Amino acid sequence: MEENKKRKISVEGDLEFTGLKVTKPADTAAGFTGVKVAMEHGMKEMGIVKAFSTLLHMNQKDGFDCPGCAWPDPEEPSKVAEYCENGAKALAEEATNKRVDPDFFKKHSVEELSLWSDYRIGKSGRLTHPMVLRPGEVNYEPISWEGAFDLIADHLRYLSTPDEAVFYTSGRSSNEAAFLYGLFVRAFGTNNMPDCSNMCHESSGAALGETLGIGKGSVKLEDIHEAEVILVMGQNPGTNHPRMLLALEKCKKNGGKVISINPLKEPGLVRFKNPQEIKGLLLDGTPIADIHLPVKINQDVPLMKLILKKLAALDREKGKVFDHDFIKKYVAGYVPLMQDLEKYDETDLLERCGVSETLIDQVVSLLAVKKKIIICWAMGLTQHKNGVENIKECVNLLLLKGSLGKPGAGTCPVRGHSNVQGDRSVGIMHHVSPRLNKAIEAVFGFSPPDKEGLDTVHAIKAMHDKKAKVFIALGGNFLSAASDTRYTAEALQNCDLTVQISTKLNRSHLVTGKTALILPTLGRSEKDLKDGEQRFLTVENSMGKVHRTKGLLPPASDNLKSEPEIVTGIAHAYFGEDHQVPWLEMGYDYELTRGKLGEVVKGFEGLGKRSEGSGYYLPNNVRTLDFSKLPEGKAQLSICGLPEHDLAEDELLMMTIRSHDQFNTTIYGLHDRYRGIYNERRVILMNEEDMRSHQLQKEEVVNLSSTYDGVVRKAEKFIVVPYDIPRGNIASYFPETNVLVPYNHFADKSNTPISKSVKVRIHKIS
Ligand SMILES: Nc1nc2c(c(=O)[nH]1)N[C@H]1C(S)=C(S)[C@@H](COP(=O)(O)OP(=O)(O)OC[C@H]3O[C@@H](n4cnc5c(=O)[nH]c(N)nc54)[C@H](O)[C@@H]3O)O[C@H]1N2
Ligand SMILES: Nc1nc2c(c(=O)[nH]1)N[C@H]1C(S)=C(S)[C@@H](COP(=O)(O)OP(=O)(O)OC[C@H]3O[C@@H](n4cnc5c(=O)[nH]c(N)nc54)[C@H](O)[C@@H]3O)O[C@H]1N2
Ligand SMILES: [Mo]
Repeated sequence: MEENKKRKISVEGDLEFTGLKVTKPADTAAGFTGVKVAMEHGMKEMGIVKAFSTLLHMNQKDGFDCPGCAWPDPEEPSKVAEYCENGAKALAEEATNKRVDPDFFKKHSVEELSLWSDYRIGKSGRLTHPMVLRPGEVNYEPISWEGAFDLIADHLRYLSTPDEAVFYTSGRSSNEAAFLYGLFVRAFGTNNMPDCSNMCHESSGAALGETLGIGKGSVKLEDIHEAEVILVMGQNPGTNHPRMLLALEKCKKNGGKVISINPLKEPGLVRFKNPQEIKGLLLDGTPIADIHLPVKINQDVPLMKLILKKLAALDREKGKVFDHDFIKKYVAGYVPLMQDLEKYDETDLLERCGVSETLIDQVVSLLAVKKKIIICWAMGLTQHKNGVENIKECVNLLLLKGSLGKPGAGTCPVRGHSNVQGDRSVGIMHHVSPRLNKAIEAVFGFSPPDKEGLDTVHAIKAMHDKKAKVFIALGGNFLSAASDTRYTAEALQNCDLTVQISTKLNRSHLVTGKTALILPTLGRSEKDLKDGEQRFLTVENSMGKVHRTKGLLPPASDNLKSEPEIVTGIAHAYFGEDHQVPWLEMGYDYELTRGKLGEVVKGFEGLGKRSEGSGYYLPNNVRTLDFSKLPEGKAQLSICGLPEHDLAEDELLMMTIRSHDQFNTTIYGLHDRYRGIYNERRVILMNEEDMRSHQLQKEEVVNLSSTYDGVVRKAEKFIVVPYDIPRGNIASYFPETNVLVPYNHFADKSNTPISKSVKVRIHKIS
């Protein structure tokens, strides 16, 4: 247990085992069990009537956007609810009937709550009142909204520079709330806007921006249906984007091929039973991945290089493998890339990636003759030291094949949070955008700061060094999501004030600054009423489409405010009545905010009207093959090096992944059904031969450590589970193993923590 000076707070909570049961991994995703589990979660949290009626409105055009992932809705309105098992769980968490009210906080001190597991904390229910934890106290007490806003404004006022404050955003906020938040932070005078994207798809943004001129993907949902080949790399859609399986199923029915590249043979990619079709529930389901390449952790670059080398050889031999017309017209860097590929030895590349050459040759033969290729990817590519280069290597393949700017082809970074992409589009960003600053100045009459702000990893360091003293979070669970949990805890505890704008209780409400505030907010699924009128908000999905979201449930408490109201409440308390930005009106009148957003950010003009129905696509230069903003006016091929880990003999490379029963730090349940792991999260998945060489028995309890720059970090009590995973690799669940991820090791250029390639040692407990 970690302690701070005044409060005895446990950073990790309850480490007790919950009763592991292991079965064979599933060979099919979704189907009846998926529907059953979804309904069970719904009924447990909401009751039967509420569960049924709410699920029917999710992802419908007049309904609300699923609070789960960012996968887009189909163009054709679905007759039944477009939901999935894990979307239903996300909804059940938000729409739960349980409440964390002032009595709850009177009964349970933060010291006591911190001893609970994350699972138990999350299951406590919805936050109902603004609460304050005063210096030295261990119980939160109620505070009025005005009192809370004034307290924040007072703390912000006494800082010696605005750069002493940090404003975090998680990706569930609406475009309107995020725009107002970014505007306030800039008016206050800093660009310290770390966001969850820094830990997530920042590597994708950096790589795509440099190579294609836009930090977003290029494909639309229909492209997935039309593709000839889809590579799914470093992504587990069966769990994290289940509705993507519907799209992959369509692609397969149209004759497309799916290739999965992943150290694990994730069941969702093996076979899928469509839960929205009766025959899907009854029959065997559709096989999804035609070829599975079990790449070793972080060896995607060697694998892609080998594939490119083989394709280049075929192209020289037979021609027409690469799209030379496309390359001539749109692409820069062809000759240097071909020369660089010459340098690599095929046997060495093969050994590094650990995949059989026969399988690779199958993939090469397929890619050689196909033109409509899509690459989908997620955290398995982004959260490594070379995360940016992983993605650049994917772009190389697409550019050489001319697989961009045409139907059925392109880039598809599959986003995480349901509006993480929109938040970025409307200005949540620690980088300085001169264009955005100029537009804000023209519309609002103040000039935003032009000094680069802090991203997540640098914000943690600044708080740890006491250079930042106030931390405000618009959603999320910064403590548990960020790397190096104990270091991050010290960083937050060093702050004078930490503020969490949240729907549900989490560990970031317990590991706090000297003073802490909880500001409870409306969730996606809830009615946002003003003077009897229901307001709507807008979001952007993973494919750049902006649309409305409008809740239908009564709010969890009468004391909740919407996110735009909270953000503008803080701004108003800080700036007072006479500021040039009409804060309170903008927090009240979302249409006014949308109008201003449209004046400031290109693509958001006429947002209120255009977001009607199924919404509209934001501009995307890759779709029109306009690379005019890039050097030579062309898309850029990249030369990437090979990843090196310098593992000591007894070190293994660990990836920290999601189970089937969690949404990031929110633990829905204790099962990872598809992987056959039940009722326990403190496990490591390990190759049986590695177990033998480490003299480990099945289900033996071990400790873990990681060593970086001479600093040893420890994580205690994990159960070893034999699993089909490449040798030298292990997998564990996040956030339990975040204590091992060093805060100061992150991806080049994107600064994303290396959560998928942590060097660890396993220690026997004798
Ligand atoms: N139900 C549910 N849905 C979610 C979330 C959730 O927690 N729960 N989280 C949301 C968020 S914020 C995000 S970002 C996404 C995350 O979606 P994913 O990226 O699918 O999530 P992870 O569990 O981190 O899975 C990473 C996958 O990459 C593989 N992998 C790990 N390392 C490597 C590697 O080096 N190379 C390759 N090729 N593969 C590798 C792992 O085996 C695993 O299958 O999902 C979103 N949707
Ligand atoms: N080791 C390791 N670490 C990781 C990752 C990993 O794969 N491995 N993944 C990283 C990734 S991809 C991400 S995106 C981050 C996630 O980082 P975060 O986004 O910070 O974390 P979440 O767990 O999604 O946040 C959950 C909390 O958000 C609040 N919340 C939910 N809905 C709303 C809402 O509508 N409004 C508001 N205001 N609050 C709401 C609730 O209080 C809930 O407890 O974690 C990262 N950390
Ligand atoms: Mo994410």
